[in-house]
Amino acid sequence: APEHSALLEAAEVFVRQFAAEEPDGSDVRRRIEQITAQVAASGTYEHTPAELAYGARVAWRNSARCIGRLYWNNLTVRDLRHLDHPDDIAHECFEHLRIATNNGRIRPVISVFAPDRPGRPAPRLLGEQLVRYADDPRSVQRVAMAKELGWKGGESAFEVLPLMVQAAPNRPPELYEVPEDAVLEVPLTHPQHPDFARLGLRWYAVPAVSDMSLEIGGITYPAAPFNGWYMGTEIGSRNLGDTDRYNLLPAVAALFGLDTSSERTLWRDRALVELNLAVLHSYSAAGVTMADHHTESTRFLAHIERESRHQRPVPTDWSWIVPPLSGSATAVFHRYYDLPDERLRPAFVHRGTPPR
Ligand code: HEM
Ligand code: NRG
Repeated sequence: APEHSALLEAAEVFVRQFAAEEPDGSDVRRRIEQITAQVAASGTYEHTPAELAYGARVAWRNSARCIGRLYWNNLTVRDLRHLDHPDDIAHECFEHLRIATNNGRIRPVISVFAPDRPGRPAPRLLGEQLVRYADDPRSVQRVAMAKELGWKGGESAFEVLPLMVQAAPNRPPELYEVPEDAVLEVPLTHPQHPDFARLGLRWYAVPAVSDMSLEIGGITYPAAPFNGWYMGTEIGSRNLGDTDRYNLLPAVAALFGLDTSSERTLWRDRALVELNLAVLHSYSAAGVTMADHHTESTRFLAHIERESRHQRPVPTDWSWIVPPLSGSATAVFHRYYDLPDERLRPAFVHRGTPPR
């Protein structure tokens, strides 16, 4: 059927890339014949576990906005494609968090649940990460949705939102409280200022992105949450500092007695540094993996160097890679990069409108 030709083409490109990068002696022609037969019979095909693991790792490697790509080949891939019931998905997402947390020595992990199939769209995770706080302005929509579904929480600061799982697109989501033992959190303190702790700030250890689909060889996996570790600036500059997030620069400036009478005192910049310092200090003190932006920048350039030895370009989005603190003092600022290519696959893509 003509609607199969795009899928077959994407599958063939992927199978050839896999064979070229990870030759395991298997026959590309036979694999493509196998896939062609599966697609003719069912309208879809199934990746082997090795194809899935390779596909997920290369999707990370292809993520133009990610500065953490040096370790793309060290991704733990959990093959959970047999699961499509919301209860099982929630259970395994919590297990994902425990495995990734690893007592603070964070491991990069992806859990891959059932893919979209013809006439059978896959389940979805609602919300951008497995762990998010209800009082984060970024969560307003999800808080409203949870409350509509009967959630009673959201009263105190830094309360973890329940996980919301849809059995299929356009179905009412099921709600699951995230078990406490699945969420490691770090109370924020400052290395010099004892009163900083009184701000009562905290953040979670594991950023687990859950609103992107994993696309491999023409197959879409809408439920495929992944995590690495945090870079300090994500929390210290953006989550806590942005005016439309926790907006804490004025409170930090007050705590440190900064002169806020004029922009030219650079009180915002000083407050940003203190906030970022507190974040890095606190994660170190708690024994939780976290990168600083200088080290992660140097690693990223090492990644580019290593990829060039394999004759592979590193598509990169400068505006996402340069950290939101001291940009020009980091190594990644001072150069141009290979341009991102929207069509590059395997990839993580922001979920659009679901099929049907
Ligand atoms: C984006 C760091 C692991 C895929 C980012 C960003 C940072 C980052 C700082 C920009 C985020 C923002 O500005 O909001 C890291 C670090 C990692 C890591 C330090 C440690 C290992 C991973 C892993 C994956 C991944 C394991 C997937 C398997 C992505 C993707 C984006 C991204 C797809 C873009 C997200 C978007 O478009 O919203 N990463 N990352 N990263 N990362 Fe990583
Ligand atoms: N800025 C977001 C997280 C986005 C992804 N960052 C990572 N990903 N480090 C935030 O919560 O601040 N990762 O997979 O490690």
